[in-house]
Parts: sequence; structure tokens; C-alpha cells
Amino acid sequence: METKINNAMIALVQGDITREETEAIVNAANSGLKGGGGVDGAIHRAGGPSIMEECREIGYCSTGQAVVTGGGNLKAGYIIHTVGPVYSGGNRGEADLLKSAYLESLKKVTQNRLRSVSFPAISAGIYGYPPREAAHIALETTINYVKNHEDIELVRFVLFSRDIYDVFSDELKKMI
Ligand code: AR6
Repeated sequence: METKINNAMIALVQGDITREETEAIVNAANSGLKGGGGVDGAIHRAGGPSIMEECREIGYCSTGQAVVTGGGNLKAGYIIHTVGPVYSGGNRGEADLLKSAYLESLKKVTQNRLRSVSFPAISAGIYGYPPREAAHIALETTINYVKNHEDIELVRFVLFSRDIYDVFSDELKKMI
């Protein structure tokens, strides 16, 4: 499904983010930028070794922050690596950290003068964030951002499974 908010199309699709053609894609990384499983593993496998070389040079990214590398062999020219929180019950600042991961990623889009970006469901896999809460934070943060930033024209949420796609579309329908 998709909906227009201010100057931006917000689109939800089921699929593999490594195949996206937006100018940037976001990676759900870890603080050491060392690669791993999930979407992080898929991006490094599909994008080739130049991405890891750049990650090694950058060295570290705190939870809730974001760093940028090139896209290697991917169609996207930029990868925004952000680190979502590990979910441990919900009383350890997880919501603020997840919001910050989306916000800092969106700021990187603006700072690099890009107009389109694709996100995975940050923290909703290995890091264990409850999908519905994760979807709500993802969509609310993005909608608020594009309301104030006309530079962004397209934000795609690329959801890997039907289940997570359905949760995101339920939450988006409630917000529009
Ligand atoms: N395209 C889009 N989404 C994907 C893809 C893909 N190719 N592969 C998985 N997903 P996760 P996290 C979905 O675990 O929870 C890594 O080891 C997945 O189904 O990738 O933030 C990092 O190095 C889920 O819905 O990220 C960190 O150590 C969503 O992407 C840690 O995992 C996020 O799941 C980060 O955990």
C-alpha cells in the first residue's frame, strides 16, 4: 500500500531490500559495524566487500545513531547503517532509541541531498522488538519527518515477510 504525505510517497512493500532502487537503503546494523545475520548479512553479501572496508574505517556506531557508506554493487548508491536497540522488556529506553535510529537515518538522507530511501523493520528481527510497536514507531517518526522536510519524495518500507508487511499496513491505515 502507499500514501502521499506532504511531498513524500510512503510505500509499504514485501520484499528483499538489497534489490531496491532508491538512492539509499538503510541497514539494521550492530554498533561494531561488523556485519551479522538478517538484513545486515544480506546487504553485505549482495553489496560486496567494499561496504565492509568502509565500515571498518568508520569503526563504530552508537545505538540510535547512523553512519553512511557507499552501496558497493547494489543499485542504491548509499547505505545508511543504523543501530536499533536490543529489546529487553521495553523499560530501557528502547522506544526512544528506535525512534532515534529512524530519525538519524532520515537526517542522513537530507544531509546527502537524496530524495528516496528504503527501510527494513529495524530491530524487529534478531533484536526482538515487538513488531507492532516497532512498526508504529517507524511510521510515526517517518510521517512526522516528511511533514517538515519537502526534500524527501519517496520512503519505502521493505518488509521481508507477509506477517510484518501486514502489521505495518495495519498501523499505517490507523495513522492516515
Ligand atoms: N530485506 C528486507 N528485510 C529483511 C531482509 C532483507 N533482505 N532480511 C531480513 N529482513 P534483523 P535487527 C528483516 O534481524 O532486529 C544482525 O545480525 C527481518 O525479517 O535483520 O535490527 C545485525 O548485525 C526483520 O523483519 O535486524 C545486528 O547484530 C527485519 O529485517 C542485528 O542483526 C530486521 O531484522 C540487528 O537486529
